[in-house]
Amino acid sequence: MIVLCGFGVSNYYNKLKLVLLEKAIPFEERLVYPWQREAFQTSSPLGKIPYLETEHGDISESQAILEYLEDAYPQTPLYPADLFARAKCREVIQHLEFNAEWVARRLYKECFFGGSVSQETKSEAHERLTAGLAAIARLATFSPYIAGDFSAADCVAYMHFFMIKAATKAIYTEDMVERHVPDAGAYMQLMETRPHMRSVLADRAKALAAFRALNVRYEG
Ligand SMILES: N[C@@H](CCC(=O)N[C@@H](CS)C(=O)NCC(=O)O)C(=O)O
Repeated sequence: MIVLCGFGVSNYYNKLKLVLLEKAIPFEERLVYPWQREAFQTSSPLGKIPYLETEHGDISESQAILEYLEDAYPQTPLYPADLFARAKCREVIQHLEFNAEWVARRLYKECFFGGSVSQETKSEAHERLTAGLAAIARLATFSPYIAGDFSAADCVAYMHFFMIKAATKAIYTEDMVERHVPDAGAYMQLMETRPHMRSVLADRAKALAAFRALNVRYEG
């Protein structure tokens, strides 16, 4: 049995949860918070969530996990059959993660966890996000999904746009996704018509309430 470990507020966790649901892979969830890292560093060497337990052993890094799930459960593919189209899907994912979400993540400490981030970090992140989001806008086809038909790239894009929108609104009083990827709003509405997307979002709301009730100091 596949066990998805982590907590349902994490965009990387929810990326994989949506993949598992869309691919109809049976799985269980195990609630693990990042500050419990000493207990799971043999599964995830940097102490990050999510990680996956499989009958063969554990895997960390959500993209490595996504690729494993796609290879191990090919029945409902989340990448196009055409090799070039597959590469374009992965290209979008890479830009979303390295040039957008990973940059916005530097702001989370202040906007989500009550800490503070230096002005220098905010300016640098703003510059890099402007470039990263513009690159995504150039690559995305929104026809109707981010890379054509529904794909793995959508499981990534929605979750990361959601976080980047919230972070940039809080830090710069501007939704940088809306500004630089103007079609993202309609695209996210389309994603929200998908039943599995809706159930991930409903579970996220419950996970957020449970996390807040813990009242722990966690800086992301
Ligand atoms: N590149 C990683 C990113 C995962 C990640 O940053 N997870 C966050 C939660 S959303 C985390 O575990 N943070 C705790 C930490 O960095 O110590 C992946 O794709 O799995």
